[in-house]
Amino acid sequence: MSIRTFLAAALAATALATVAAEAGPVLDQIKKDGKIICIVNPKSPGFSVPDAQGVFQGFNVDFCRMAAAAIFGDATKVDIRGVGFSDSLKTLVAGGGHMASRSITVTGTRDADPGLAFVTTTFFDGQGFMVPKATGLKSAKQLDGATVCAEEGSTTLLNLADWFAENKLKYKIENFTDMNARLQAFFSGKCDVMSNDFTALAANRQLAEKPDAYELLPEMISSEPLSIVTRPDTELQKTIFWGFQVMLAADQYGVGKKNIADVVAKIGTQPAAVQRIFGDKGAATDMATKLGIHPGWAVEIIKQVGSYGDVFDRHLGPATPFRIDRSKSPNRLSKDGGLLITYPIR
Ligand SMILES: N[C@@H](CCC(=O)N[C@@H](CS)C(=O)NCC(=O)O)C(=O)O
Repeated sequence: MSIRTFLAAALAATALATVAAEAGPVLDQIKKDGKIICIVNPKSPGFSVPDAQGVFQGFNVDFCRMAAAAIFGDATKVDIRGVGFSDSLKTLVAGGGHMASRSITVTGTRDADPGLAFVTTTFFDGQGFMVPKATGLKSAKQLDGATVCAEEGSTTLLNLADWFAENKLKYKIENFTDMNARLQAFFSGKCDVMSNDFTALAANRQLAEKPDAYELLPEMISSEPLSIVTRPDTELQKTIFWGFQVMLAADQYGVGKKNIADVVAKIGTQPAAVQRIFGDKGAATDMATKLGIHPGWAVEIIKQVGSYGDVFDRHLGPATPFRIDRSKSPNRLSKDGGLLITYPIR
C-alpha cells in the first residue's frame, strides 16, 4: 500500500468511526453496562472529594449523579473516577470514561477535538491569584517578578502569558502535572503565588493547614465557562444537556429536593410549565421516550440530586466554607440577571 492509499484508508476509517460515534452507541453501551463512568478531580473540596466512606461528594459529582438519574432513574448507577487534570481529556478520548465533570473550561480548540463533546456550562468562573496573607499583597498588579505555581495543560498558563504581557510584568512559572505537588510547592513557599480558577483556588485553600493564612486577590483575569464534557454521542449529550435544564427549571419554578414529592402528589394543581416537566404525561415524558432514558427522569433528578440551587447551596453556599452568595454570582438564573439561561421544556 502506498503511503497515500494508507492515509486515505485511515482517514476513511476515522470518518466512519466519528459518524458511528454520534449515533448513540455510547449511551447504548452505558445502558448495557448499567452505569455511567464519570471522571472528576480526585481531591477538590466542595467540588469532588471522597467522604469518610470513600464516596465522592461535591458540586461537580452531583452532575455525574444527575446523568445516572436521567438514564436509569437511579443516581447511584455511576462509577466516579478521580483522574488528574492533564490526563482527564485524554482518558475520555481514549474511551476510559463517558463524561467528565471536573471544572474543565470549554475552549474552541478543545471542543474542536473530534473525540470530545462539550455539553453545557455548569459554573461560570474566571482566573485569579492566591497569595499568603503575610505577603500583604493587595493587587495582582504588584506581582512583578513573581514565581507562579500553575497546572500543566490548563488554560491558566495561557491566560497568565497574556495577562503578564499586557501588564508589562515579569513572572516565572512553576508548572505541575500533579495537583498535590503544586499545592505542596505553594504551601511551602516555593512559589509566591498560585493561579487558577477562583473556585479551584478556594477549594485548594481548604487543603492548607491554615486556610485563613491565604487570600485571593481581587483581579479576575479571564472568563472560564466550566463545563461538562462527554464522548461524542448525540443522545448522551442531549440527555445531559436537558437533565441540567431540568435542574435549572426546577429552580425557576420553586421546585427542589424538599418539595418534589408534594409537587408530584398534587401535580394537577401545579402551573402548566411544572406539569409539563414533572407530570407523567408532559413534554419530559415524551423526551424520555425519544431519547430512550428513564420515563420519570425529571422527577428522579430532583428527588435524588436536587435542583441547581439545591446542589449549589449544599456544596458552595453560605453554610459551606466557600460561603458563595448565589444571588450575587453569575451562576444565578438569567431572569435574576445571571448567566444561566433556562431553555423551554415543552
Ligand atoms: N479550568 C481550567 C483549569 C483547570 C485546572 O487547572 N484544574 C486543576 C485545578 S483544580 C485540577 O483539576 N487539578 C486536579 C488534578 O490534577 O486532578 C482548564 O480547564 O484548563
